[in-house]
Amino acid sequence: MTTASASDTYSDTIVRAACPHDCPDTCALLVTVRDGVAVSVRGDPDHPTTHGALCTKVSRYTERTYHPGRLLRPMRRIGPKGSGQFEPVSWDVALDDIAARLKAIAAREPQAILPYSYGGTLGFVQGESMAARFFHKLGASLLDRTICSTAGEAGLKTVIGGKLGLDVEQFEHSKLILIWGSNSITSNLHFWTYAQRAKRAGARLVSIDPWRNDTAEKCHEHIQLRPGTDAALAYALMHELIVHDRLDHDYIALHTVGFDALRERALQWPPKRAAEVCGVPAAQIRQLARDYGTTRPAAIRMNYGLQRVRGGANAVRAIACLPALVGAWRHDAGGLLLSSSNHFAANGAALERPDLLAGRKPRTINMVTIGDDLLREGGSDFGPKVEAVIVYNSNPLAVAPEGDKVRQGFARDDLLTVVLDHFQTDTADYADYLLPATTQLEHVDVHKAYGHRYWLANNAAIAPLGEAKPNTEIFRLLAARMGFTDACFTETDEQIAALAIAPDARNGGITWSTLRTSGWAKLPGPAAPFAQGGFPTPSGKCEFWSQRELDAGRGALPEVILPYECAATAPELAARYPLAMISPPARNFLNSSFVNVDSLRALETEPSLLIHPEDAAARGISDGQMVRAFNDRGAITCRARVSKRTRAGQIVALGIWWRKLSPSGTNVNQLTHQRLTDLGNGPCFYDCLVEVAAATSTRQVIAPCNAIGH
Ligand SMILES: Nc1nc2c(c(=O)[nH]1)N[C@H]1C(S)=C(S)[C@@H](COP(=O)(O)OP(=O)(O)OC[C@H]3O[C@@H](n4cnc5c(=O)[nH]c(N)nc54)[C@H](O)[C@@H]3O)O[C@H]1N2
Ligand SMILES: Nc1nc2c(c(=O)[nH]1)N[C@H]1C(S)=C(S)[C@@H](COP(=O)(O)OP(=O)(O)OC[C@H]3O[C@@H](n4cnc5c(=O)[nH]c(N)nc54)[C@H](O)[C@@H]3O)O[C@H]1N2
Ligand SMILES: [Mo]
Repeated sequence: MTTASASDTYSDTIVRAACPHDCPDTCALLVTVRDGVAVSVRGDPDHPTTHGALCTKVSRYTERTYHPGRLLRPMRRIGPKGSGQFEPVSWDVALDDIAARLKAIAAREPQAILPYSYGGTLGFVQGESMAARFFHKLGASLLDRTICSTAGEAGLKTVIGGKLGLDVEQFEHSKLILIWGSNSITSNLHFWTYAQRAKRAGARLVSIDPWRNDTAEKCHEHIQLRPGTDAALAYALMHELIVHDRLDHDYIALHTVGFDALRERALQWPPKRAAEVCGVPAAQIRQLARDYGTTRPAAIRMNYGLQRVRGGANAVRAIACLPALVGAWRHDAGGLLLSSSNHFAANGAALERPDLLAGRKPRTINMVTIGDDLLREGGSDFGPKVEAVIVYNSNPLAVAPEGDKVRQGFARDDLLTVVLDHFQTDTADYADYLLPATTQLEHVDVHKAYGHRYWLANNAAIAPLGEAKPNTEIFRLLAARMGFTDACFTETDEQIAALAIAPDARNGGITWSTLRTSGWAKLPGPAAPFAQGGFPTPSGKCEFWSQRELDAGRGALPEVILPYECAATAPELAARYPLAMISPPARNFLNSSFVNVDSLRALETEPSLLIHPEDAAARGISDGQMVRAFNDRGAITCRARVSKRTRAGQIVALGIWWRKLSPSGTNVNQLTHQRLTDLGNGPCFYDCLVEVAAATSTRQVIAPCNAIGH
């Protein structure tokens, strides 16, 4: 779709597109194309949440697309796994050989084949459409896509019934905003615009976060708790709301279940007790409870940062009880938002076609434990050994926990690894075949969002670069070679896009054919989803107390579950590795995407860690010195930044650097473990003990970015 624009020269066309990245903001883009080349990517000024502004990363999207390291031809490995040595081959040679090898494995045991994918693009078409159909038809192992948000999702679902919440556009009318487990300026910039408008109109902003991140710096108050202690803080707030009777009794009576039991539990958490667990002053907790109980409307913007610990789901559960207690849901600008995903109705079955399993029930592998699982022999508890992995939209060598195990797994000589990507990532170095995928500017897609309520269309702006192909086309071509003849394997990307938006009241009348022209369209529905109750839980109410959880053998009430790795639960480990490490996102990277874009990597400079002056002094570490952070799982080398922005006893190492662009050839995930969260089988990236010492030697970065690949 193209439209003329007065501000551009006569030969320019403007294409409506959508940001593909795994970010709550899912921005509406306008791509300017001149003579077949994308010359700029701008935010759509008319799209309310994008309001013409893009983050630094995506405003450099053309630099990423035309990067000299772009994979432009299929490549076949010629060196040892991990060496990154490849030779170009034709598509026919690559696909014929991959299909022949997959056929041979599938003839014996299709579950020995594993797809591995996540959030490289959040588009329905280039995500799990043709790819999922391919693996379903094959009968391959299923992948549990847990690496980001499933703990929080499980916690939220228990209490309010799903990933629903207040409309982000309403935050500007809030009078108190708790930014809980989120560095919004980094990871949710367009929400921050609304928070700033609220602030200018007199609202109070509170950050609840273990480090003084850029967002906390700009809030009125920062509650700097220990990682993994949020449920204790939430219970202490409930204690205060109850003791001082700052409750909305009508809302509780009409729209909630289990208040008496919750009350009894909350009364066990006076601020003094929580203060000890969380490591914050009791007076600060009391003040926050007073503000939350007396300010209307009060809104909570939670993000996924707080659920990457052992008790992550229960922390979200505890926090999700707060809005109902004070009746915050009554107001358009009150309540909470973690994710808006379930406001949308996407047609998963039509896209992914689970019916192609035809009654087979393949085992499921959790993407968080890929390190262990690639190293397992077959067995009755596990099923067949993994013999082939097809990676797309993900970079597991960089992003999955316990990185050295992941590396060892992908280094197996008897493993067939196929990687579809734009670049020769850390994972790509271990591939047998490396297949060049198109970027968002080169293919069609359709998007919902998890931080706002608009469907968005992505029209292709330019032709595929080199020999790159969309994920869909690669799986179509593989399907043909496998002999899959179902009609769904010949559907075009446009046809798939049209399937994504389900004909469902939640989507209003939005269809692909109107969306691709308009670019974006907002869901119908009230700003305040639960003003009159109507929670999509089994009881139809906000469930403080959950029969479903009790039936599953777990706590009916939210539980305070401390981290696997902390002094209270693992004193011997903490004696050897006394520092808690958190590794949240860096502003100029998107997980491990963009790390190879020179101008963005220059802004982040190099891998570093924040260490508190007391901890630095105790180890003889000075600001700017190279240090090692290590535990029994491995080590990283990076530069120390001595700073009071972190707590004593805690280091902050922003992620997620490519291993091969880091001084030690390893990144933060060399240190993290593979244990899972309380609910949702999620990862515990921020539940990790380490020690830090001055580095004795530093290896050079092995591959300057522009030299990668060709
Ligand atoms: N620039 C940029 N934007 C991104 C991303 C990125 O990598 N870079 N990642 C995207 C992705 S994949 C996601 S899932 C989203 C959401 O991404 P999130 O990971 O939620 O990102 P943040 O909001 O930046 O960071 C999490 C915050 O949680 C804090 N935190 C860590 N542990 C705890 C805890 O136990 N309790 C509390 N209260 N806070 C804790 C961290 O210190 C950090 O400030 O953002 C997306 N946006
Ligand atoms: N220590 C630590 N680890 C973390 C986190 C953390 O905060 N700390 N965050 C976690 C979170 S929240 C998440 S969501 C995961 C993210 O993990 P991933 O979803 O793996 O995210 P990325 O690292 O961005 O890798 C995505 C890859 O997909 C590629 N890609 C993009 N678009 C396409 C496409 O159209 N086709 C193909 N074939 N490839 C494409 C990109 O080039 C990139 O290499 O990481 C997790 N890991
Ligand atoms: Mo994520």
